[in-house]
Amino acid sequence: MTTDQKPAQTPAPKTPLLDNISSPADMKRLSDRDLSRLADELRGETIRSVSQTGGHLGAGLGVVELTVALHAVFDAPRDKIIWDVSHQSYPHKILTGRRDRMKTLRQKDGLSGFTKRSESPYDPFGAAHSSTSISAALGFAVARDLGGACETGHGDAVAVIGDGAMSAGMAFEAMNNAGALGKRLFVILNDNEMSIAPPVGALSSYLSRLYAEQPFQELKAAAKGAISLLPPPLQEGARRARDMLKGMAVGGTLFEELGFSYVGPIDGHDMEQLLAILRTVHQRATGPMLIHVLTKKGKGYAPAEGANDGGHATTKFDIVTGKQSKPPSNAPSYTAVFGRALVDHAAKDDRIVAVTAAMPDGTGLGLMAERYPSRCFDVGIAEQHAVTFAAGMAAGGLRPFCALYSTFLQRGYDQVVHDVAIQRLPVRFAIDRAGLVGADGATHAGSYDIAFLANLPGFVVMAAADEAELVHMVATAAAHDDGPIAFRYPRGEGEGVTMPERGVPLEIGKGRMIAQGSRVAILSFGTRLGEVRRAAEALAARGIAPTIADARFAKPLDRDMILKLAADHEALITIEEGAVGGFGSHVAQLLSDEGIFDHGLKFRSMVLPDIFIDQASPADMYAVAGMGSTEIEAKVLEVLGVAQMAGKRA
Ligand SMILES: Cc1ncc(C[n+]2csc(CCOP(=O)(O)OP(=O)(O)O)c2C)c(N)n1
Repeated sequence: MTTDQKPAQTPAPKTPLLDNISSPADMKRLSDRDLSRLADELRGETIRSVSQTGGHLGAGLGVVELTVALHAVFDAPRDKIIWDVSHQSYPHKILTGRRDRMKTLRQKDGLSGFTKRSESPYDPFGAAHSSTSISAALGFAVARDLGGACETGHGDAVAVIGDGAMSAGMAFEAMNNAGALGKRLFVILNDNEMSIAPPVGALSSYLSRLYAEQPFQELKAAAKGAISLLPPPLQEGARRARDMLKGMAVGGTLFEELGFSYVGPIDGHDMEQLLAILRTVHQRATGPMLIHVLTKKGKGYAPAEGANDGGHATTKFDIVTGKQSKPPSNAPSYTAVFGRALVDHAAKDDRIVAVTAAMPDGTGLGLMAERYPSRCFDVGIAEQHAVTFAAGMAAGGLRPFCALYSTFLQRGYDQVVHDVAIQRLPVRFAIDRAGLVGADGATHAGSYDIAFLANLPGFVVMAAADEAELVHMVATAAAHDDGPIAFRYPRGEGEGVTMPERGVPLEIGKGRMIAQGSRVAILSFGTRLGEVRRAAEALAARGIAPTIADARFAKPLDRDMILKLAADHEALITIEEGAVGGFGSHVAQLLSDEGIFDHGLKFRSMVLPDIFIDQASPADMYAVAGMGSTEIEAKVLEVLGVAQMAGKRA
C-alpha cells in the first residue's frame, strides 16, 4: 500500500458473542470458556476499529483479557473501574455500549480517545494524563464509606495502572495514603514492561525482579492442578483460586510495606488465572490489594507486538500488512527541528544536557540520547522531578534543556515557580505541542503555558512563528544563562520556510516587523502568524493592508515596538495560541499602564475561548476557537467598523 492510500477494507471477522453484549451485564451469563472466546472477538474488534480511526492500539490489546475479566467479575458502573491514562480503554468502550460509535473515535463530535465522565456512566473518572487512577479510586472508596451520593451507586473501586504510570510520584502518594487508610481498594498493576518508550528507573527493575522470582510455568501448573480437583461449574472460581493464591503471594514486596496485600504476578493473557484470582480477591479482600498482572503490549497483533513501542499509537492502518497511512509531508516537524538544533548546540557545548519525562521520541530527544547518552536523561513519567532535576543541574553549572509537552508541564508548575523561577536558574524549557493538538482533545491541549509562565518574574517566554524561528530560539535559549527561558512550538509540520544554516541568538525582548501597512496592526505570538498572513491576503483584496508584527517574546515584551504600533495605528489586534491571561493580557496591561487607551486606541485580543475544546483536527479545533484566517479577517473588519459594509457587499 502506498502511504497516502486509504487502507483496504478487510471483511469484519465474525463476532457472535460480542454481538450480544450491549453492556457488561450481558457478560454475566457467559461461561468462563465463552469469556475467553469473547476476549478473542474483542481483540479482533479492537484491531479492526483502530485500523479505521487510528489511535492508541498496543495498550488496549494488552488488556483485552483483563478488561473482559474485570467486567465479568466486578459490577460496573456500580463498581468503579478506573483506567489510568485511559489510552488502553478502547476494549472497555466496546464492552460498555459504545461499540457502534468506535468509528467516530478521536474525531470531531465523536467518542473521546480516553475515558470521559460525560461520555458514559461506565467511565467513572476521566483521564489522559497519567498516574491519577489510584488517588481517584481511593476517593471513590472513601465516598462510598462516608455515604456520598453517586448516581451509579457505590461498590468497589478498582484502579488499573501501567508500570510506566506507576513510576510517577502521584501514584506513590496515593499508595502511601491508601495503605494508611486501609480501605478495601483494588489496584491492578498492568505490567507490560513498557511505557511509550522502554520504561526506565529502579521501579522498573524491581518489578522485573518480582516476576523473575515467580516463573509463570509454576503458576500455570498450580492453576491447572487446582482446577482438576474441583467439582463442575457452580463452584468454578473461589475455592480453586484460594488454593492458587496460597502458593502465589510473595511476602515482603514493596507494596506490602506500603500497606497493600500483594497478589501476583499473574499471566494477564490467561483468562482462567485472571478470573480465578479476581473472583477470589473480590470475595475476600478487606483492605487495599495490589494485583500484579503481566501483559504484553500489542498482544495478539504481530505488527504491534513487533514494533519498538508495542504499537503505542498509530494512524489508520492496513490490518493485513500493518502498514500505516501517513499523509505526505514536505516540511519537517517542529519536534524534529528542535531535536536537531539541540544536538548541534550539544556538539559545541558539553554543558548542554537534556531531560525528557518518558517521551524521548515525542519531544525529539531521541537523537540527543543516541549521540550523547550520558547527557540525555529520560526520568520516566515524572514531570515534577524533571523540572527540579533540571534546576539542580542548572544550579550545578550545566545548561539543561527540559523538553516537555505544554500539557504535561502543567504537572511541574510548582517546581517551575519554586525551584526554577524564584532561584532564577537558567533552565531552558522546550515546550512542544503548544496550542490545540487535535485528536487527543482537551486533556492534551497546550493552552495555558503562556499564561502560567509569563506571569513569573524573570522568566523569558518565546514562541516560534515557524521552524526557522525555532532554530533561532534554541540558540537563544542555549546562550541565555541569566535565568529561566522557555520557547513553545506546536505539534506537526512547520511552514516549509527556508532553514537557516545555524541558529543565531535573538535579542531578548525584541520582536520583528513582518509587513508595514496602515490603520490596523496585527501582533502575532507564535504560529498563528501563517493564518495572519492569509487573512492579510484576503484583506488586500478589500484594499486593507494591515501591519503585521511577530512578537517573538511574551516576556519581556518588546515595549518599544508595541507602543509604536499603538501610536501609528487606529487599532491593534493580538493573537496567540493560548488561553486568556497570556500574551494579549500582558500587552493590554502595558497599554493601559502607559495610558494608551486614554487616547482611544481600539484593541482586540484573540485568545482561545473560555471552554475546553473537544477533539477534532487541529484546524477544526481552531475553527471552534475562532482563530483561523477568516476569523482574523472578520476581526480586522469589525475593529475598523467595515464589517457591516463588507457583509452587504459580499
Ligand atoms: C503526566 C503524563 N505524562 C506523560 C504522558 C504521556 N504518556 C501517555 S501513555 C504513556 C506511557 C504509559 O505507560 P504505562 O502506564 O506502562 O501504560 P502502557 O501504555 O504501557 O499500557 C505516557 C508516557 C501522560 N499521559 N501523562
